[in-house]
Amino acid sequence: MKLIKEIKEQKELIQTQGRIIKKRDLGKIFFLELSDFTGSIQVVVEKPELLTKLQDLHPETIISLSALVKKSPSDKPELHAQSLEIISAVEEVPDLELQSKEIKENLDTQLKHRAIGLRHKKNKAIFKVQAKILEAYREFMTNLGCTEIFTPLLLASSSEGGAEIFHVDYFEKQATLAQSAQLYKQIMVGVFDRVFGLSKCFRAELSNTRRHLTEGSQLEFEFGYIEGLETILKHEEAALRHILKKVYKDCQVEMQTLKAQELMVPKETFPTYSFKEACQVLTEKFNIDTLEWDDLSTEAEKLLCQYARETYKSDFIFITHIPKGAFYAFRDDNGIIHNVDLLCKEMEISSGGRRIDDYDQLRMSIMAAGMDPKDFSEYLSIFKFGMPAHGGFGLGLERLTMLICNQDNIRQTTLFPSDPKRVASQQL
Ligand code: AMO
Repeated sequence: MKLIKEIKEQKELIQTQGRIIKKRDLGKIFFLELSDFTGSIQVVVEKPELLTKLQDLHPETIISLSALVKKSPSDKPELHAQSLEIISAVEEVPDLELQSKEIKENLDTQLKHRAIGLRHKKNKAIFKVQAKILEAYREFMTNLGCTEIFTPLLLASSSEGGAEIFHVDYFEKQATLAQSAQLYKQIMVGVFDRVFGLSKCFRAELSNTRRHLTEGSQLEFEFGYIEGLETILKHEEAALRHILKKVYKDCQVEMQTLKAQELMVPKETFPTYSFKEACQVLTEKFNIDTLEWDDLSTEAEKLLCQYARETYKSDFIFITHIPKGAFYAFRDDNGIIHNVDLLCKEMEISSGGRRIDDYDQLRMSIMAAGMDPKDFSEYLSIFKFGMPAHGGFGLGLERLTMLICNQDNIRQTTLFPSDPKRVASQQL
């Protein structure tokens, strides 16, 4: 059996198999477009006994065939079927149009039929790019000496604090779904110094927006012996530059299919503004009163991205020292929090920062956040047994894919999205 990309002109019959993605019926002759994961090829079917077999079949049918290879009028190899076997017949029209250039159905309809809809060329392009992002991230982090880890998703209590927690029945007891890998990636810094991973995060947030999911994925990173926040910014920026370079080199066809322009990356380092400086920009340039703010609004994030584009020709901007910090965020003697958000194009795509590495401080911070240190005893214990200065970030995979692929809804860049109205793409 030959893969499609291996098919070249030759005298002998070849055997191949694949999926019919287009069928053109000209009466006494059929033209099929046959595809497998390596590409597609035109098949000419003329023999009457083979035409009968294909008569009532729809695209998506799986066939195997033996054929002669000839040159097509456009100078490409073309198959002339000699015998043909139907492996998996499709006898009805799917609920979504898979052959159209653009996806025609609205998002609700697309998600209703997600399993089939993912076969559309545009969707395939999105998830090819996503796979490339992961490949590049893994490559970058491995080269940095980080060890890849998988952290638990079933937890006894919270990992980020706050109320956005899913509780699950766990036999006679209650467990929660991880909001992030936060505590476990910190624990693993005590083991390997440098770690990274892809982790699921579950957020019980009633946010029906185009950038929120209830089940998301984060590119996680945690690094020991940091010199300060700068170390995190440096590695995050380098990781993103590596990802973009690889995607733009290896996914040119997909980027064209998606009509996605490259994100703007400045020659110099990404512009970096403290929260205070960012608020100044918002007030002076956009006339926004930020006096009572401890965090950026969605609109402010958008405006700062616009500012970065106009001022630095950059789709990326770091905002540091944001007053609203997680309970594990490091605070200096002046009470300034050493954290950072990365904004891209129009929204936050990652959060990170230096972490508290002192047992007593962390215990107090947990209590100040209204939580019980007993629920964090395993995590807290590492700070009694030697922990270096450390920090890291969590970068939303679906948001990054959305911005690279020029999609306007995060559900389009999630295979089976969950949100307040659906679970794994199925409406509740
Ligand atoms: P945070 O909660 O800001 O930080 O999440 C980090 C990044 O994950 C993505 N993200 C989401 N994407 C879609 N839907 C959601 N509901 C959602 N929530 C988060 C975003 C966001 O920027 N532990 C820290 C990270 C760290 O400090 O290392 C954390 O989880 O892109």
